[in-house]
Amino acid sequence: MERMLSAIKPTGQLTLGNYIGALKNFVKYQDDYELYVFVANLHCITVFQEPSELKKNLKDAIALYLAAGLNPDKCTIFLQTDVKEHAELGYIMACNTYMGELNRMTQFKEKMQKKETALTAGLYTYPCLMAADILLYDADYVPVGEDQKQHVELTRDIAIRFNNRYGETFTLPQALVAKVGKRIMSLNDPTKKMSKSEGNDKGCIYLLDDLNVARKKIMSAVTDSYNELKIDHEKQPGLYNLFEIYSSLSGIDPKELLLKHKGQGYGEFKKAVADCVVDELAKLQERYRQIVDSSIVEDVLQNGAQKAQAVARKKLNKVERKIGINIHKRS
Ligand code: ATP
Ligand code: LTN
Repeated sequence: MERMLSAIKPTGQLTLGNYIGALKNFVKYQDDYELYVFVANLHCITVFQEPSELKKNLKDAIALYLAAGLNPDKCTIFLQTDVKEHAELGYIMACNTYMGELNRMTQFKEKMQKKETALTAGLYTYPCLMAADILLYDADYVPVGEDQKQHVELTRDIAIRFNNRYGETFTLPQALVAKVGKRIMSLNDPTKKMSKSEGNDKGCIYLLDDLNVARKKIMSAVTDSYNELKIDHEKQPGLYNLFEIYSSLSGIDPKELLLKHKGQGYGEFKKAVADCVVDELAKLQERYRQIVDSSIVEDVLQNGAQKAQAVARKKLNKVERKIGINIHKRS
């Protein structure tokens, strides 16, 4: 079975973008791949997080993984810091990555251009840690939203360089970007990604939002003045985004949805989208509530860490041997 790995970094509450672009796909993939999914808590702290909030977000993320349908009998679910090998390989990867490569990473470049202050060294080198996350497990595929594709490509470049320098060590990973829902946009600015770290609460539906609040956010989503339902990314980006959300959640092709709602006003269409979103959130939240205060989360993490660590340790031993930093006889 081919291997697949992915992660989410809960720097806040998980969003509908994370659900559609990542979580929902993970659930599908667990039947066909040997799947490793983790919560990237080391990646979270590249930007300051209030400790008690971070703790809650991490636990919620695991509970939401499970509520969304990830099954610990089918896949390995763990917390990044429970497998210390990530941090060590991350450092080794940083020693095999050029600053020129990191300077080209769009996410970092955008932050530089916005003249954000207090950009940490951790944020700058974070693609190296992400490369380690992926290469430790010899993942063949990495399902991610579009914004992360460049990081997976960098991982591949680092792996090729390492294999050339030290001999065959890592499997070359490939990013998997879903066709529909790869980039869910903000509801009040459809030119921007729906994001939990932009502080734009009106444009962003959180998976644990009150259902009425979620409905209101859809109902007040920015559209356009054409007043005609169409799927036109260029001219009607707000509407396009609503079609993406609706289609990803219902599993119905956008064109079919257009036929179904043809002739309706925007208000009526938005109501149908809101019903669909609220329905999905209600089911998810119900399962989340059953999980979050039980011992399930702890049990899942303990088992997951054990399984993941066995794989990661073996790979890291090999890496240490290859680069010559380990002088012990036993490993
Ligand atoms: P932020 O929301 O803070 O900008 P992020 O979404 O990039 O951060 P993660 O929470 O780690 O960071 O994202 C987890 C996965 O969800 C990634 O594969 C990412 O591409 C995907 N994802 C996040 N937001 C969206 C979105 N709006 N549309 C589609 N996929 C998304
Ligand atoms: N960088 C990703 C989260 C992430 C990840 C990974 C995704 C960390 N390690 C490994 C896939 C594979 C993000 O910010 N969304």
